[in-house]
Amino acid sequence: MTGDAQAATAPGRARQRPGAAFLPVVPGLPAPGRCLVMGVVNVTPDSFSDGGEWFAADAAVSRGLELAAQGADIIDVGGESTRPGAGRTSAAEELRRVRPVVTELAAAGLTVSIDTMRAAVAETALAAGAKLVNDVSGGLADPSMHSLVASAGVPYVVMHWRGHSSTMRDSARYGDVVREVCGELRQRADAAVGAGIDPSLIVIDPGIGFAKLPEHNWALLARLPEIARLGGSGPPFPVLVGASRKSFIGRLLAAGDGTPRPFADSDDATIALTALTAATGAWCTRVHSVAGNADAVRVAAQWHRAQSSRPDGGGPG
Ligand code: PMM
Repeated sequence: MTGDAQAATAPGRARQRPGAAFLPVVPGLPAPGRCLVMGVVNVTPDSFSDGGEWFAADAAVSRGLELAAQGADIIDVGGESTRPGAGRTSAAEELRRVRPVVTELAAAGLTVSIDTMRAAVAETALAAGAKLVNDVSGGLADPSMHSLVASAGVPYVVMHWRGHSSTMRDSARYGDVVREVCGELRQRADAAVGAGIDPSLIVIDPGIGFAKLPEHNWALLARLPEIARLGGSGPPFPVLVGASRKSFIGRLLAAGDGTPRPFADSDDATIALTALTAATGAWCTRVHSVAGNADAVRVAAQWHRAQSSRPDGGGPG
């Protein structure tokens, strides 16, 4: 990698916890020595996989507490649906949805992430106790986002994104998807560092399902170590993977007549993906159903330790 992000971050991102040699540590967030589990609370009437279920604030708070009790390290609260084809939610409505939920979950001592593309929403959520900004647009949707995050000094998820949900299907065109996603993510990471965000606080995310066809998603999931280095040879960024209940899993598991598996029935496959991606270096998995994924990240960490202690240092064969 040649950009500012790589140059500026190498020492910070080289810091690792004993026993988790392949996992970067993000200041201010849990570091249990394994892949983290981020439980999703969508406070929306229309999200892709759980729309409407947790729309009322009290239901959303209960759900967040339940996911934490099941083993989520971080609770990701979002108030705007990003399902393919979705229109935008107004900032006022997004704020109305997320503010009470973030406030209550943070007051209960949970590590809360705010899933938003808007600086104003992020600012309010941080004031209400959120500790992480999860921006699926990587700063492209709101030009004020990077400066807000820089001044707040909090961790920031930069996801690969090619436009709002209403148009993203048209942008799912790639020659070499891994190379292009790495290049575009590098530009966003460089822009974030250029705006003053501490490089050690940047988490990258390949944006599974965002302007991606199933074959693009699978290629990205299979090459996480390359993505962590954004295609270069420098130290890895922490990588967040959000594959849970996305339609490419439903299509893989389609019935004989081609009917895709419903979202809620793809949780076992999500757990399998969590095990595989955690074993190959994912820093965090973002999931709707926590218990099985919390088991999977522990299995993956133990698997990795056993591989590392092999006399030949691990690897195939
Ligand atoms: N996916 C969704 C929403 N937020 N955030 C990150 N960092 N990565 C993702 O893949 C991601 C996200 C959409 O999924 P949902 O509506 O089913 O929660």
